[in-house]
Amino acid sequence: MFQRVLIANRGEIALRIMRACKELNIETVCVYSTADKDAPYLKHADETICIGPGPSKDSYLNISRIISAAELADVDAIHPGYGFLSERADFSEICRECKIEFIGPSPEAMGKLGDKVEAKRYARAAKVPVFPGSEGAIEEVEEAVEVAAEIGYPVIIKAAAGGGGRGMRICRNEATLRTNISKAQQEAQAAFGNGAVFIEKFLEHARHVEVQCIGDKHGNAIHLWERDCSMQRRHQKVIEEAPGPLIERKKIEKVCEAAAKLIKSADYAGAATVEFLMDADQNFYMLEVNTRVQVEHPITEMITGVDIVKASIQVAAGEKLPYKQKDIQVNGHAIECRINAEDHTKNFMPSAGLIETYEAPGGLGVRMDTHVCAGYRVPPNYDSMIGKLIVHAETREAAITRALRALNEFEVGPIKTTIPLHTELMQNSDFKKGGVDIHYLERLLKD
Ligand code: MV4
Repeated sequence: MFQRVLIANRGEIALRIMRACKELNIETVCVYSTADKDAPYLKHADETICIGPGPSKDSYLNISRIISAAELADVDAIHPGYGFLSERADFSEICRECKIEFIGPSPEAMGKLGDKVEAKRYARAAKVPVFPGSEGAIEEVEEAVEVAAEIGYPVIIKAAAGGGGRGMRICRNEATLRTNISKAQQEAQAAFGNGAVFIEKFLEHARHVEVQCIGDKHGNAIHLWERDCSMQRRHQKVIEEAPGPLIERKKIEKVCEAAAKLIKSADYAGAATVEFLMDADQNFYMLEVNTRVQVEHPITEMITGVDIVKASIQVAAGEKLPYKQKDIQVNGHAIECRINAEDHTKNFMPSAGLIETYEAPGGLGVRMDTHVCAGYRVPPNYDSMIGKLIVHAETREAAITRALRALNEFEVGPIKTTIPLHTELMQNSDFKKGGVDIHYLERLLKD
């Protein structure tokens, strides 16, 4: 096992990783920017190193500064968390060249599953359902027109290197498709340095269902069942839950097994999430593979009892997965409310600044993953998520009741947070029924 790990991240996930390291008896080195220099979570690290000023490109995204810190602190491994450098194959490769273990997939595995065209090839081979569409990248317009005629409109153009909604164009007829292909290629080249695009059938109404997987370096891979993340706004998830409500277990079980097989076929070691859209008839279509630990991993931890962050460190250190598929049982229902420092009544305007009042909820089945407390100043430089309220109960109904109870205990001020939005959503009759689609929240916020 590692002796010392550097955490190349900030905020709640940096703290989450430090906690996992502590339980594994690993020393932690946490890097920080000057915007985070007074942050209380840093006191949980054995050592801290300033890597630069507030802007991410000069600190949390700066590979040479992070590698210098890792060399200076003499760590065995780097955990990237989510966002920042977590999905950068070049960073994983540089870590390897520097003989520092990257806690996450190899650059090869990231190359196979991080590229959406490549991931679809592996998916087809592993019998993971995908949308009908082009086999690989589109070379010329006529090819796209031919495929679209076969699968029918509407179709969507996506960038192989895109993700999280970036670089997508919906085309409802041949004329639009013709004008959009070259635009999409140019845009993708400028935005991602990779001009490869592909097309597939566009699904209008769908739910976002994703499967948590984890693989080791000995050819083992398992799944930890699914999460529903349909409650989202502008590709930012707002509420996630596990298991997915109203999903036929026989159907999702096959999808989960195929997802684990996909990870295994890419020789993938670490945590991965295979994202799907699910249509009204509960057909699944893979979207992409996230090659990192995700924000919403705790709900899966609550229903399975698996510490995903700890397991990701263990497999990076070369240990065998501490679980077999048959050990993984689903217990109850978990819901995560993402708490952002934003005013949802003012178009989700960020609300940075000093937190004077902070009273966290507690009690049975309530987990808070956060780095903030009274006296913490939310810096304006980064993502506005300040924490996650995670509740676990025997049933979905009981979990919603518990979430509402916890939200009512929760007090943060004077900065604005999304707590009132969550209080509203936990009482929303459509959410309570289960099965809202990916457009639900934006529609709700419009009226
Ligand atoms: C789609 C789609 C409909 N049909 N692909 C958006 C983010 C990226 N992960 C994939 N996305 C979508 N791909 C086909 N073939 C609709 C979306 C989409 C979406 C997906 C998941 C969660 C929220 C979404 C919001 C708008 C569009």
